[in-house]
Amino acid sequence: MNRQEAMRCFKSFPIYGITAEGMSAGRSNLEVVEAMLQAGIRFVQYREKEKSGLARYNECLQLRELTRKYGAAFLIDDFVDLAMAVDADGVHIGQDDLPPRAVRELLGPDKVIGWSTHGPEQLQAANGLAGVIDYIGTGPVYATQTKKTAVPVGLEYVQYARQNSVLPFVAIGGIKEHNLHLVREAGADTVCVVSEITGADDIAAKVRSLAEIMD
Ligand code: TZP
Ligand code: MG
Repeated sequence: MNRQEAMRCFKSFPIYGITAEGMSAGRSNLEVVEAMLQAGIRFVQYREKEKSGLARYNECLQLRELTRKYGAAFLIDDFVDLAMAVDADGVHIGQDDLPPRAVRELLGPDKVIGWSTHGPEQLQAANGLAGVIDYIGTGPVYATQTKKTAVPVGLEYVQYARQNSVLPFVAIGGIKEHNLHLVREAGADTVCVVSEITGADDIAAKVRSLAEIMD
């Protein structure tokens, strides 16, 4: 799919999917992602920072095939070379990764770039990069075990993004079924719930109940 189609996937379902094999109750990323896709998720980010490059590559080849089968966008966290090698639909980068303009140079015009932001100053920088990047992450909204060092930015930053971002945004960090309505009320159309989805007994059922709250 092209960049536009991938961004249509971003907007087509309120839950953004991320892998976290270490928090998937012993299940493989393949199994977890397939359940996410069955429940309607159409935008999946592969985020595995600790595996070897070869393990990531082999896993992403399989996930690429699977996401294609469901017509879902597939993005890679951090590794632009891996995204290119498996023909992913784009990359998600953070403030300490390669800068967005450099990533755009590498990927060319037809891939999606997402950029994590953690406050108004970074959001304004992202606004200035509209056209280079396609969406931003806003978070962590709440404290989270999934990214222990990150400082929570609160619902205030979600409200700020709602009012000030020229790009679509995904709220992330510590979001669970019990607080999801607050994130939605703060203005998020798209949310990422990592550990509560990957760790759920019934992943598809969890995704469906989260999507219902976002409806
Ligand atoms: N970026 C900001 S918070 C976070 C990432 C990748 C992890 C969110 O995980 P969880 O389990 O939904 O709190
Ligand atoms: Mg990163």
